[in-house]
Amino acid sequence: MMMKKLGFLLQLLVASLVKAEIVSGADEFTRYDFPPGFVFGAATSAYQVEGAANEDGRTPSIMDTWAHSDSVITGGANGDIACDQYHKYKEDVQLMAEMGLDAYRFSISWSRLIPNGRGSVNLKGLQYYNDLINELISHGIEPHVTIHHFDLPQALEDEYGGWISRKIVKDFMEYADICFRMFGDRVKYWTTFNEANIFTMAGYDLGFLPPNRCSSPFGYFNCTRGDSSLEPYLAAHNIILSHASAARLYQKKYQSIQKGYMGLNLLSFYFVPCTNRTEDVIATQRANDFFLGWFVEPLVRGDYPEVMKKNAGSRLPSFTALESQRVKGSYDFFAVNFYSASYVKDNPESLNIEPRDYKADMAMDWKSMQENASSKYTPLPSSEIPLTPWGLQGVLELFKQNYGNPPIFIHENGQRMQRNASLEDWPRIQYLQEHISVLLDTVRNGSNAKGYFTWSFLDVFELLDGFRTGYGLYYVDLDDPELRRYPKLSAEWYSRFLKGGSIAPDGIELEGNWSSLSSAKVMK
Ligand code: IFM
Repeated sequence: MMMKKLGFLLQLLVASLVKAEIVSGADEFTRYDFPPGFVFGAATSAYQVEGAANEDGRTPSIMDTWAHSDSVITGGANGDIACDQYHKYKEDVQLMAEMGLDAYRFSISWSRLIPNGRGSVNLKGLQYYNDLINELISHGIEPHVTIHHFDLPQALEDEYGGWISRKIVKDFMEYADICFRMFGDRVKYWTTFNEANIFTMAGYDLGFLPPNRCSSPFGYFNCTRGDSSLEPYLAAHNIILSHASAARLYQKKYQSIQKGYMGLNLLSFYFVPCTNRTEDVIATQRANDFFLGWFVEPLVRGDYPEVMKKNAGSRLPSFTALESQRVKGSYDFFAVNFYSASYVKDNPESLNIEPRDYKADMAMDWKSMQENASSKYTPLPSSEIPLTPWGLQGVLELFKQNYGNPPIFIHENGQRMQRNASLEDWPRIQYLQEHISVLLDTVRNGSNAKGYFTWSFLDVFELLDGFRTGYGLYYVDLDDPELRRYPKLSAEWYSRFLKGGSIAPDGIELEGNWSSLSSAKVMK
């Protein structure tokens, strides 16, 4: 332990010597260049950070089932213990306060709060979230709460198929009602679903995320059940109706008293045509419609994008007039998670496949998906993914131009790196710096972005890698029974920024140590 501490101090010392060589750009900026009230935070999610999976009345969710299914993705790891935030929340909140976070984004585990998915509330679960929220507030940290982060109670999945059944709408609304009633006096920012789009695509078409449903030949793995042609659309439809029901309930019953805000979170890629051929440019628009428009258009204009109706036909459920009315306008903000841009190539042939899955309906090839699909599932090493901060700007501009410039929170943005690599995570600093810098430009250009959260506060149990990689500002030593946390250099860097330190938009230059960053915007 002592050795580890010494090692870390040495790393910091070396780092601070090296830092003397950082070249500052001409237009340095600070957080105070953002509009007043702009929030900077960090994020995690319940299953990925809490641990205590079998304690105090919590029951399994579809995340537990997935993680225990010996998935090659997680490398046999699971979130049973994770970072043990369930027991260490006070220590974590202390770290957040020292770092200077304005806000912490976390999610509530449905099966910890309501173990059977509906019915009685688990008092120990209730106590935990009350304690966490109170601890945050007493340290001046605003809680931003996600109600569903991929972790439906397994009980509801088993009982009626979870999100593919309409029955879920009522159960979700009742769960949300309990959250608003119990925590809404202190929680002002509610997000119904994390990454509703990738949850449905990866969970019901490609089958590599919970609940692992897909049908041959579409899945990345051999799913034992599912229907990739129908279920992604069905699950998404029920999610949209569930979101709208919870948001309307909040508006009617709580908003005037609690004065909070409701939003929906989506994963965003900024799609870029791989050539300037008209077909690829149109395919890029189609990719946006399928990926973001799928959820955003119902909320903004009450219906799915026309191209989805055309390509998916009767497999895409439709909204009744009443549902459309309910869904339209059921948000105060959107939240986006942005990691990288992606390249799009038109693929009209995929529309000739019968039956087709959601991905074939998009009629385009997606560079990163193609690469993954070629070996079924092989995530790219982060060193091979070029930084594309301009993609964040692109996504925010898209919301501005196509969807009425709604208030937006960037809920996740961060750099994946090997988990046990050095605490000197310079590439992560570079990543954060470039994205925050571009964000400032975009806000200055009229985007209605209201806040930025980096993923993730700690090295959590990662969705795509288990414990092999991490995005954390803090390293968690999994070999230490105490699961001690160690700040990486990025934690120090972010803290300095949060406390008013200036950063340079043109990147950190470190003599001799940097491999040059690619700025290629066109697929080779
Ligand atoms: O860990 C995930 C998170 O749960 C959802 N967004 C992407 C992150 C990194 O893969």
